[in-house]
Amino acid sequence: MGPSRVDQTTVGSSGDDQLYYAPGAASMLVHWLLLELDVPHVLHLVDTAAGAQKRPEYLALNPNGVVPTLVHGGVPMHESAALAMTLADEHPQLGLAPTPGSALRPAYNQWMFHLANAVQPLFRLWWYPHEAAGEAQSDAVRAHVAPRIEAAWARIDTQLEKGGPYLLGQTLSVADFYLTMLMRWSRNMPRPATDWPRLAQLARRMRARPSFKALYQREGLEEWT
Ligand SMILES: N[C@@H](CCC(=O)N[C@@H](CS)C(=O)NCC(=O)O)C(=O)O
Repeated sequence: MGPSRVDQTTVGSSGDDQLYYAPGAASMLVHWLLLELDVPHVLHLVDTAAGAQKRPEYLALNPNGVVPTLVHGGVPMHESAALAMTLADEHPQLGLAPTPGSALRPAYNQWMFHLANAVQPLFRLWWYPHEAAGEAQSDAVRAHVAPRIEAAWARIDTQLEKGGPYLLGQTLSVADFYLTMLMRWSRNMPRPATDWPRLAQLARRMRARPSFKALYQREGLEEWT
């Protein structure tokens, strides 16, 4: 890909999955799962600040012009949550996705869709407020969206209080990885997710994972360790 470059930390071989990512972006969830599940892969850094995600060669892979894209089995795929679910389903031995038909699968589906449909879109409004109502309304959009994100944290914290420490109780799942990425995005907001005690506890657990430390090292991340 012309405007992007192959990251220095690239691993894997030509038949491996290929992740197009930007540090700390939605691609982070997929990168984290690739590491956690020990899936061989190649990384391609997409320079989103320079608009590389809107250039024709990237749009040919992902017409939405966003990261991540995962070339999986030779096929370019998008949507971070769907990619994470696919990877976990393909590695059932690691137990990060309750199998279809199992008791926890409905709750797993619920939380994945809740995070994807109700929480992540609020962050799109927070990071790209001009998309909702134009540049002049950006401050107003942010002022409205921050309390909605806080309300989401409060509801999830209550869930963890009733049945934690993970979203599925005692069972760690992809939903916790996803929630952690979203919590991280709130780190510089007026009220970050870690203001809520059970969310803070979950964040601590997830950040202690070796895969999280590897992710930080490979993406060159520093904040929220
Ligand atoms: N629903 C998509 C959202 C992806 C998304 O919005 N990615 C952002 C970074 S977090 C992006 O690429 N932004 C650059 C842009 O929109 O131009 C997913 O989860 O994969």
